[in-house]
Amino acid sequence: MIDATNSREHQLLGLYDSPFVRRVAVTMQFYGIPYEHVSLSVFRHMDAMRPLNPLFKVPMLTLPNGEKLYESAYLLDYLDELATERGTSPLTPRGGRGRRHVQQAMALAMVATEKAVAIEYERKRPPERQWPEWSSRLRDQMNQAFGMLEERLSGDFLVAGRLTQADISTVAGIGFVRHVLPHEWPTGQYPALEGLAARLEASTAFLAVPIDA
Ligand SMILES: N[C@@H](CCC(=O)N[C@@H](CS)C(=O)NCC(=O)O)C(=O)O
Repeated sequence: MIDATNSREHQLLGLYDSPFVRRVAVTMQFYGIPYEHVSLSVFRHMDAMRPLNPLFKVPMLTLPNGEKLYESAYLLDYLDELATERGTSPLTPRGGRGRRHVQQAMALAMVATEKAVAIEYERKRPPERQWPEWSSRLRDQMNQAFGMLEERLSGDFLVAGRLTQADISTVAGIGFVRHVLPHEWPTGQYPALEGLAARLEASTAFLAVPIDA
């Protein structure tokens, strides 16, 4: 049983331009879990971040009891548990085949997202130290993962005909590419994913956490 009796709010650290932070924030909005957003960049606000999170890795979620959680997948697992205890159906089923299917679609979303973030990091290196072949490999992996998600999307949602974490994580990843690496998004190549992104980005939970910089 999660101890959420403390009256302090949850605190979410990290900018919404991180797709990992944003998928957690959207999930908290969807579940109606209030939180304080600590909007600090791991690169530009290191001095302010150091006392909060010397790992300089986001998202980090501080629970009402002061406990700190790292790694977005574990944050989402915690939030699912909290939602379940409060009587809300979790975005990732707690067991069975449904859980596996959602998790595997999330795995594809994370490959696409991690490769997109890696492309951005490669771009941050001094021009003479950039490795075009590596960026090309990352781009191919990102597109392979988005392509596999596109194939899985036949209706309104990726799994089981209802909104799951697979949809939220996928759309958070697409949002990152389109906002931070717009030249990397192959417009028109993934029509089903573009439709999913349009629908979810127009939802209350996504509108509440616009990508910042
Ligand atoms: N697997 C991690 C990835 C988190 C991640 O890479 N966050 C980036 C921001 S998008 C970060 O903290 N980068 C700084 C760093 O890795 O030093 C998660 O899902 O939480």
